[in-house]
Amino acid sequence: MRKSKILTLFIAAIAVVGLLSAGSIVQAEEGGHGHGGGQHEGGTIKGLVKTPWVKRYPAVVYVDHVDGTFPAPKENVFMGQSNLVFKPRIMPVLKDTTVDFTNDDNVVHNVFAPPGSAKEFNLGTYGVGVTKTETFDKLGEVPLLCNVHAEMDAFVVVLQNPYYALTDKKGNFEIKNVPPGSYKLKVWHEKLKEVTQDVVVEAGKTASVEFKGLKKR
Ligand SMILES: [Cu+2]
Repeated sequence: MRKSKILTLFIAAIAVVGLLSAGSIVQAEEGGHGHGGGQHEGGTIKGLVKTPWVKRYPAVVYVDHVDGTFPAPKENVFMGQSNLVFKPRIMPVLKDTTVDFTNDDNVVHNVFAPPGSAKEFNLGTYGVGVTKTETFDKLGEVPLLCNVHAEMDAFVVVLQNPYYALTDKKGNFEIKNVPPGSYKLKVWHEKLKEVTQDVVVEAGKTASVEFKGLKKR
């Protein structure tokens, strides 16, 4: 009786060792896949926003949401005011980016974002050579106006991830190094209603997207 008990324990021990080693083999294989070639290679989204409006003002084409966190640049970015014009006029930024609003004119300006903006603020009236800053910590559209000059306007578009591009004057855009995956691709334009298209990005490949039939806001 004793002998068979020992035998049973022995068999059980072998079984346990067998299971453990099987487990470690599975783990090793998973690790191997994770480090496989080209896993971190992104794809490209390229295309066209078909509307005459892009000749005058660029559209922002952006991936709505990408998993992960994308820290804002450590250094501030600039939006100048010179000759009563905001430069650049259309500024897509990553969430939490701080923008320096410099006054390069010989007159005072008063930059503000009206009610209804993703972020409402008012920098007050300030003079030549002065820089005021604002951090854009809410996603969405922030129209900028000047209390002194009614003709001045600009837009900050606050985005979740760095996968965006401005269109050229023909409406072409290209977004590079996008992590492979399925996304909602959106078009923002100050004069047009926002539109969305599904896009699938594959490593090392280019996905082509065309937006047309855009409607006025
Ligand atoms: Cu002004």
